[in-house]
Formats: sequence, structure tokens, C-alpha cells
Amino acid sequence: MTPDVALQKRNQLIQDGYCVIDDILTEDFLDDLRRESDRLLDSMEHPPHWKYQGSDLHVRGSDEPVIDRLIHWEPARDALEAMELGDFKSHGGFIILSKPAGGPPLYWHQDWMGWNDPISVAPWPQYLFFSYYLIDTTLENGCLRIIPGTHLKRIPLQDRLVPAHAQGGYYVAEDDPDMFCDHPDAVDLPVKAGSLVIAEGRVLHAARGNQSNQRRTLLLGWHSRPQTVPAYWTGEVPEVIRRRDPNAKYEPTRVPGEYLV
Ligand SMILES: O=C(O)CCC(=O)C(=O)O
Ligand SMILES: [Fe+2]
Repeated sequence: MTPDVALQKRNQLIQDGYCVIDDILTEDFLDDLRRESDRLLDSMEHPPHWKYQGSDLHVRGSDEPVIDRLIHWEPARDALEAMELGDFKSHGGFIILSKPAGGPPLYWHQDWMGWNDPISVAPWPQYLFFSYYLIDTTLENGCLRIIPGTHLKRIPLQDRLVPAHAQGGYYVAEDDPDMFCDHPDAVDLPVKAGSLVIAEGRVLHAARGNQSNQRRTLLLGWHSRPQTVPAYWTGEVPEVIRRRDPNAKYEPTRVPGEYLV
């Protein structure tokens, strides 16, 4: 990745809440990941609360060598270094999110649980998900959707959403008008198998339903960095972050409060 492209990608991540880097996984490695994820998915019952995510199977690198290989995959680490995001570390695993043929859309949500912590206002990324789709995604088979900029700026939709996943999303109705709305600012993000999608935990995102006859599998891994101002950051540091007590404990919550402006 050239320095120009790296800067452009990081700026897009900062402003829009996501960026896509193509051609990160090789065909051989993709085959290994498909085989292993199919094996794991097919070896267990899928509980009813997996309906909207398709599956939510957490796999540690220490338990599955192929996941360990993905965590340490050099082309991805090189891309991060080029973007000066090399201080992002994996939480140690990937989640297999596999939308079966005919699976419903995933509702609008964000995944940051630290909204009581002033670090939530950071204008730079602190908490990211790395997504590898194992087949090309399209509007028909369940591609990702994002509402750019919503990691930093509140829109009326945030206040109408049920918190994601175990905090409420599992149990929403399939025709919930807010959770599944067609928001005018939403963008679809169809990507090639083997591309790396880097996105903000704070940004509103969703996925289309899978209207194809093939499983759409995604491997999603959480990454975070130390709670410091990144070396590349030349903009202002918000007052609440400068005054933040690094030793304070914050009650987890998925509901954005005063720190989403
Ligand atoms: O299935 C997808 O494309 C996104 C999954 C996701 O955002 C989640 O499970 O939190
Ligand atoms: Fe998510």
C-alpha cells in the first residue's frame, strides 16, 4: 500500500467510520477458512437467537489454528502498519457470522458498549471490527450496510433503535420499522471475498438479507488500541478526553449517552 493510499484509507475510516482494503487474503487461505468455518457451523445446532446474525460463533485463535493464522495474517498487519494503525491488537478470536440461504436482514445497530466512558468521543478510532467475507457479497446475498459518520454524530435513528444482539436485538420483530428501515443516508458495501473491511464499533451498520441459495459467511474480529492519543493525530483532543481518569471504571452500556453529540 502506498503512503498516499494508506492516508486516504485512514482518513475515510476516521470520517466515515469504515474503509475497505482489497486483496488481503489469498485464494488458498480463503479455501482453508471456508472449509473450517463450514465444519464448525455444521457441527452444531443453531439456537433461535442467531436468526438475525445468521450465526454468532466465537472462535479463539488458541483453539483453532486457522483463526490464529488469520489474527496474525501478515498482509493485514502490513496494511495496518502502513495506515499507522499498528497499535490495534486483536481480542484473540474471530466470530463466524454466517447468513444461511434465505436468511433475514440484520437490523441497524452499533457495537460499542463503552458509552459511559469519555473515550467514546474520540475523533480517532479506538475500537474496530475487521471483517473478511468468505464469498463476494452483493445486494442479493447480504452485503454490509453503513450510515457513514454516525460513529461521531447522532442522527434521530440512534434514539429509536433497540440495543443490538443480547441487549435486545435478538428479539425484535422482522417488520420493526426502525430496526430494518431503508435510511436515506445508508450505503451498501458489496465487497470481494478476501478484502478486509475495517469499521468502527460506534458506527451504525446492518446487513441485507440473503436471497441467494448459498451461505454468506463472514469472519469478524474485534481489535482495540491503548487509550492514548495516536501519534498521527494532529487535530484537537477533546477536553473530556484530556481530563479522563485512566483508572476509572465505567458501567458497560450499548446506549449512546452524552458522549454521542
Ligand atoms: O453480518 C454482517 O455483515 C455484520 C454483522 C454484525 O455487524 C454483527 O453481528 O454485529
Ligand atoms: Fe455489528
